[in-house]
Amino acid sequence: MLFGSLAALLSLTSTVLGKIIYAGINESGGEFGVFAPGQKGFGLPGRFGVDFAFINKSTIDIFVDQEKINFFRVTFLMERMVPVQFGLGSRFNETYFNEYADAINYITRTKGAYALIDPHNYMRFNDPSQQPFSGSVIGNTSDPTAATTAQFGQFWHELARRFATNPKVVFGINNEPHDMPTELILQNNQAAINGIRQAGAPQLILAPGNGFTGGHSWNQTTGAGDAPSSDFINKFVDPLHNTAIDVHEKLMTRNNADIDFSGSHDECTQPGPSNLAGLTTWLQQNKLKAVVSEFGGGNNQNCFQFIDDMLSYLSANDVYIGWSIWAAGPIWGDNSPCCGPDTGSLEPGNVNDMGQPNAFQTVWKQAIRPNIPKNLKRNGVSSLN
Ligand SMILES: *[C@@H]1O[C@H](CO)[C@@H](O)[C@H](O)[C@H]1NC(C)=O
Ligand SMILES: *[C@@H]1O[C@H](CO)[C@@H](O)[C@H](O)[C@H]1NC(C)=O
Ligand SMILES: *[C@@H]1O[C@H](CO)[C@@H](O)[C@H](O)[C@H]1NC(C)=O
Ligand SMILES: *[C@@H]1O[C@H](CO)[C@@H](O)[C@H](O)[C@H]1NC(C)=O
Ligand SMILES: CC(=O)N[C@H]1CO[C@H](CO)[C@@H](O)[C@@H]1O
Repeated sequence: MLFGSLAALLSLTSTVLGKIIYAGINESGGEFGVFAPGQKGFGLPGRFGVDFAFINKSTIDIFVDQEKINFFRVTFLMERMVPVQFGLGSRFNETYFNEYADAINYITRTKGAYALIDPHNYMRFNDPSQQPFSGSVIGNTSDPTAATTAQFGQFWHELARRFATNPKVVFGINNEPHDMPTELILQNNQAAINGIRQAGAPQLILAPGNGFTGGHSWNQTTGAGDAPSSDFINKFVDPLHNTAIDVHEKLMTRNNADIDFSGSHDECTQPGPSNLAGLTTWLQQNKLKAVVSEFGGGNNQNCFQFIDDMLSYLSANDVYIGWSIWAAGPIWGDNSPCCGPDTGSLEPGNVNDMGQPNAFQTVWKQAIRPNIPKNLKRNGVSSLN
């Protein structure tokens, strides 16, 4: 069978490529400009280049040509791709889609890197004004205003159809589901996988779990007693066997105010290796792979060490095939996507809140650059190996 010989060939290649085959960064900004508690619809549809933007092409050049990374996670907001008045499904805002596709095509076709398509919606749709907590949970049958699981499948069918012939895209089903039944996340993941495969798109899919898809809590209940991700998230069916688990892992302080490991603290106190141990065992037991598509750390020696420890751990455990740090992006300005004001974003050429060099000159240089594998995947359809 063709698929069998292809799989054999791919697994041979993987011994040459090494374990981590995707390494890169979050490109954030496509989801910006809507946060306004109590003002539903604020910032929609928004102005390209003002309220939101996807990438600065010169930045992509720096990362690909000089840093030799091969992976960019590019965020967008579902309520912009599919205006709420259209209803979730296959009718898109073509202007927003074209702006997004231009960024994806630049990364993949012009620069030859892989792009992870990231609907940045916490598995919610219709009100991003207080993300991550606002908006109806997709597939909540008790909420008449919620989009259905079937609609979510149609949305993914349409999105995948538009990228089906681009080997370098990766489909991320959704950013950080949380506070919803874990079984419903599985059902939504399955609807997305079905939609993508029925559209004829063969590329790698990343499936998230509950609790903001946190690796540290993979085998624990999250929210108000929602089942652990480990109970359900392995139960998907992908006819092409090209789906991996999407994991986010923050290294900053864990306390009650920091409920989502969102990383609003400077100091790193959460060790990646021990926090990921339960997930690693589960991945091994279920013969699954994972990509850590968000992590980060501040501008201090302590965090540099924690980042280094985690990236070393990922490369030493072959269930992990990739990572991308949070975050660069063209409109972060001097804001810090994580950590303290002395960190700033990872966008080259920007400064931090204090007017000093940002994380591209500090965190990236100290803790990321030394960990970029030499043998990243450069060709072929995005896959598990
Ligand atoms: C589509 O998106 C663009 C911005 O990308 C916006 O100017 C336009 O108003 C949007 N159209 C609808 C129907 O939302
Ligand atoms: C589903 O909708 C009902 C009715 O609005 C609401 O009470 C419940 O909290 C929702 N469930 C989730 C997981 O958001
Ligand atoms: C989850 O994984 C951790 C780390 O390996 C382990 O200590 C813990 O016992 C596991 N918990 C459950 C409920 O399996
Ligand atoms: C894009 O990035 C380049 C290189 O860092 C920088 O010189 C330029 O100012 C950036 N453009 C915008 C609009 O941010
Ligand atoms: C840790 C972190 O900064 N995560 C962020 C990933 O991107 C989105 C969009 O800006 C944030 O909401 C998350 O908190």
